Amino acid sequence: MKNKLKKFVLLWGFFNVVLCCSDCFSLCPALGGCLGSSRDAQCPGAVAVKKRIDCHPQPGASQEACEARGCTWCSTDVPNAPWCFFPEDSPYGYSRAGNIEKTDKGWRVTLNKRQSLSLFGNDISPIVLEAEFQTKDRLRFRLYDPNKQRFEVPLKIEGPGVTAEEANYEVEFSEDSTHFTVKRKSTGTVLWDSPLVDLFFSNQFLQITTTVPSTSVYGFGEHEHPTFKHNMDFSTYGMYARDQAPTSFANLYGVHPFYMCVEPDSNAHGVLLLNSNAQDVTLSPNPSLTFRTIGGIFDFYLFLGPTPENVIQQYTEAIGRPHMPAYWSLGFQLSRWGYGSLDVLKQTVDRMHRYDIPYDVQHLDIDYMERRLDFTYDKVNFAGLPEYIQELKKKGMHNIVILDPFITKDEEPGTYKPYDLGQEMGVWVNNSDGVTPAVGQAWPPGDSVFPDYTNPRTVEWWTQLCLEFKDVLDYDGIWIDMNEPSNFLRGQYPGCADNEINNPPYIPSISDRSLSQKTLCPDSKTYLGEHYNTHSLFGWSQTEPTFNVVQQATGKRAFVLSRSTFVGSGKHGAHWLGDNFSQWKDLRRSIIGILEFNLFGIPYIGADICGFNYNTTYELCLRWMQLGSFYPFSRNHNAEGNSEQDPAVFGDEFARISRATLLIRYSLLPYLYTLFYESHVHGNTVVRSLMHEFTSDQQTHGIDTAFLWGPAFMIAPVLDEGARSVDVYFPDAEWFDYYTGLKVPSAWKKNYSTVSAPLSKIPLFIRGGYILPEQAPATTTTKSRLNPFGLIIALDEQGEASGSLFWDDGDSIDTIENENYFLAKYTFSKGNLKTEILKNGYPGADTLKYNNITILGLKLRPQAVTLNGRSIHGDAFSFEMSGKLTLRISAPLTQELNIKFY
Ligand SMILES: *[C@@H]1O[C@H](CO)[C@@H](O)[C@H](O)[C@H]1NC(C)=O
Ligand SMILES: *[C@@H]1O[C@H](CO)[C@@H](O)[C@H](O)[C@H]1NC(C)=O
Ligand SMILES: *[C@@H]1O[C@H](CO)[C@@H](O)[C@H](O)[C@H]1NC(C)=O
Ligand SMILES: *[C@@H]1O[C@H](CO)[C@@H](O)[C@H](O)[C@H]1NC(C)=O
Ligand SMILES: CC(=O)N[C@H]1CO[C@H](CO)[C@@H](O)[C@@H]1O
Repeated sequence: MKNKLKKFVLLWGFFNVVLCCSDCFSLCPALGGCLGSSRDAQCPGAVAVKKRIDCHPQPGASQEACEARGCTWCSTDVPNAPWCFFPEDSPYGYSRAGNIEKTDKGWRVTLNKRQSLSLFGNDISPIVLEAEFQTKDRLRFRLYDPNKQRFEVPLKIEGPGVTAEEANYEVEFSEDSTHFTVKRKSTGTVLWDSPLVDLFFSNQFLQITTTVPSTSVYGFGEHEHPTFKHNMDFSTYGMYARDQAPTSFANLYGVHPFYMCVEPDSNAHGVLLLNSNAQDVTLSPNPSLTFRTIGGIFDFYLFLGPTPENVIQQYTEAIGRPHMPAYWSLGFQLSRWGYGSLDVLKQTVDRMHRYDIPYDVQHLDIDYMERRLDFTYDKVNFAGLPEYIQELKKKGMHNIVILDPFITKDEEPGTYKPYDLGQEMGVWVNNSDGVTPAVGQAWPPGDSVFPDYTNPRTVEWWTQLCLEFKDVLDYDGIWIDMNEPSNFLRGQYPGCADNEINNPPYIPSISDRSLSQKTLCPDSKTYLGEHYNTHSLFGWSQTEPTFNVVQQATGKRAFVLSRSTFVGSGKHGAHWLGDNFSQWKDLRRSIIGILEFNLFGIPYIGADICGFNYNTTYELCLRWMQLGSFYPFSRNHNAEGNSEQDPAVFGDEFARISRATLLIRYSLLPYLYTLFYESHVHGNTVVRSLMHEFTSDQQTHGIDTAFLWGPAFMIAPVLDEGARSVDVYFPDAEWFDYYTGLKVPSAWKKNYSTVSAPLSKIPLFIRGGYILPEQAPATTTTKSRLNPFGLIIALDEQGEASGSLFWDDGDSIDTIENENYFLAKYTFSKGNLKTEILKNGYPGADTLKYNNITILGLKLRPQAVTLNGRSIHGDAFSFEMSGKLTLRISAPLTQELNIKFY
């Protein structure tokens, strides 16, 4: 009865919408509710279009094939909506068998398959649904085969366990046991609702559908998404690690089956599907999500938030907190594939220095190698590289070398140790026979084999080689590329056997609908199991051992930049958004990628500034330098054969603007570094969307053209060619123009306003209520780290603000864990600034000082100022009508300050 009533209300809702737009059909796809109209018009008796779940997810659907599987066939004008879909009385799915059985941390129940019909064969029955109340804000629920161990991702997410009463969620079956739901206790909002009739669990096809409480859904990766907030228009995204330049809808380098959803009342929750098999997800207008994977189990984790920031804190608590990057790695970085010689590299570095452009790190892409062989360098074209690296180090710079995962097997025996040693140790991914190495083709000459990083012996082998290579090139970090793993063939030699592992009955919506294209055959053997299961874990399994060896080799904090990532990669690695194109679209979409990786727990993220593929243009590259100056990982990188695009190559004006923008980045690095500290310790995001901070303002939900550093600093870049202004949305807060300190007019709040942005400028705003530490910039962080600090105090409407500063030596291992750091808390209230030292464990902080304090948003010029009780001479401060006060002081960083303004 309850259910019927609900249906009636829903239908009634449809008709309302239908009435409002029945003669404006073109508008309908934009209005989720309208989709209901097709129900009556085209397919009497069938489920509403927006509720359709694809019954023929593989290509080649036809009425015949559809009806043969007991599904409904009906065309529709709604783009992407399936024409073959499950009827209301679906002949598939499971039903509850028996009672709920209590377990240690929750309960479990057995489900039986309802009927004998099968979509892809080999259905498993019974299966078990098990709920585990891990913490009060984290629920795990999984569906598995009680009679056979299936592949599970080797990432243990455990919780102490709480009672059902303690949990902030409620997990239950609907009265008639046809649905399984999770509710937020405090509001009753249904966060998860899966009808058991829509559940599939066969050997190579698992599918589950859930409704979501709103269309504000974010996440899933790695893809190039057209918008940060998803279009719930039956878009399907495949996930399977692939060497694939960012293209709409393509599955890219990494796999992150994680989403966040903002509920209608602005609470947020997150959901992880911990599964590494090839998979896809369909986002439907109901709104609902349909997950399909071709192996493993359904292992879901739900994070209750309730704020977006809480969701990510809880998520990273489960999968591993992001690592703490070295301070120098927050400096600007330069790279290109195809310098071709040390001379060209030197010319580039020289012109960067000639223009005094802030610049900390130089990368070496594969052209530094001899014939693209790992663990070598080109002694002809790059003769003198080891010495040159030392020269750069003396200037306070750092360097990163690239290493690829494939190793040629075709050098003269005894001349190439990486192969000989690896062969001896048996470290490669093997063919399906489990003993002969899989042989493919990649950058090195001849044919290549692929290290299996899930194998502890491979880790030994890799560690030894990386340690030895440190004596050849004195690297500060390692960039691991091509680790999807990429192979230039379709599977290894001699091609993939025709079997169910290589050609499963359902291949998710991934490029080429092939599991072996550009990589190895799924039936290859790795230590942890078949490549079929472990493929998308390749880069992930390479990241931790590389992190460990970089630490060991350098004795310092590790820098590892990985192209392929998986759930939890942020604990040891950074990521860049891959081989993007020098196009305005890519500039715009880089913001989306950066926001998403902050949700994935990989906050140290950036896109290739100026674009990787194709030649850039002056204006695109300049706008990209401006935006990229605010990527957490800020690197300009370029592909072979393209015209040069470092910020010093375009002449004086370009260099001057790039320099000025990077100097802003450098002056705010203490703030950025403090955000990384928060991220490492509490799991906070570093870069945030406006939605993340102003969740209750619905208008922010779709904004992805501007973003924030932490809660307080808004970056609103120019993203269009020829544009000399930006339309900026100002959520409800006080905002100050970074350049002038002027307060954004109140009338602009909760609205878009046009802000001027000549070629020389990227609009930047500070949010009232926050205190940002800054430091006089320099051309390297090695130098800037010695400079005086300042504080920017941006007041909120009540005249208050707060903030903090984390500081340490910038590159020692585990300074936080060892308490070798300095942490100060700042509060401004009632005309009084207090600095409170929470930790004073870094002796290097003793020689540092503050030299100025800037306050934005003061209502009146103060008559007098005292510092720790002593009055400050009027000359030391200046006040502008805008409400900006600048105070010059000289006070040690490690002394607590109490500054009063009267
Ligand atoms: C791969 O084969 C080698 C022998 O060539 C063997 O030593 C190694 O254990 C195998 N590894 C796996 C994961 O099958
Ligand atoms: C890009 O620039 C390079 C060097 O300036 C030039 O050789 C090449 O032809 C250009 N490529 C395209 C596609 O225009
Ligand atoms: C937003 O700005 C537009 C144009 O400037 C104006 O017409 C509109 O009234 C503003 N809306 C609000 C809510 O202030
Ligand atoms: C205040 O000091 C900081 C850090 O020393 C510096 O970057 C900034 O330019 C100074 N501001 C003013 C207004 O002097
Ligand atoms: C400019 C840019 O970075 N665009 C895309 C690059 O690729 C990533 C995925 O790897 C996308 O998320 C970016 O939007």
